[in-house]
Amino acid sequence: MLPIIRGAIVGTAAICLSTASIAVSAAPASAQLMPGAAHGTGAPTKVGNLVITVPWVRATPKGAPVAGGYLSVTNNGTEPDRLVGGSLAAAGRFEVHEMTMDDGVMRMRPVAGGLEIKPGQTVELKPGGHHVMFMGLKEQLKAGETVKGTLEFAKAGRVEITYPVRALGGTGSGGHRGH
Ligand SMILES: [Cu+2]
Repeated sequence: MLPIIRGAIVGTAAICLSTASIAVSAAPASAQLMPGAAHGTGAPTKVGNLVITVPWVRATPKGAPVAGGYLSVTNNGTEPDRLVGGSLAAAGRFEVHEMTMDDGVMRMRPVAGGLEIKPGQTVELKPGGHHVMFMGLKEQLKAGETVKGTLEFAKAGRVEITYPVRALGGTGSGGHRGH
């Protein structure tokens, strides 16, 4: 297996370490694609016991290979679930990332085994923290547009998500520019 380091962005100290990437698992042919509750912007999307709110992706500079995605997931069920994969129409690959400090350098790396959402918990993916990363971007993501994708949870299954694209530097800050 060839380790591929991707997503090193000019102008930021954040480096994506993708050698242990969470591959988007091939869904069984029988898997149901659950349509989101709403395809507009802002409306919560439900799948199983999970509610996904305020999804958005950061606008990208022309030619950028990666984009960062953010959202909140609330688990209204009684068992833990995990965000294990997903997709974006405009990207080749999806990873769930966490930020770590390594000798004073902010780095990001895939979350091993997926991101857990405990019963009753709301997990917030936001700039500077956990986020989803869309790799192998095929087109520039421009503020004001929307992009479609999916999220895949270990128990709740797969759900369609529509992400509004927000301007670079529009929301959040710190260590994550260009994502
Ligand atoms: Cu990342």
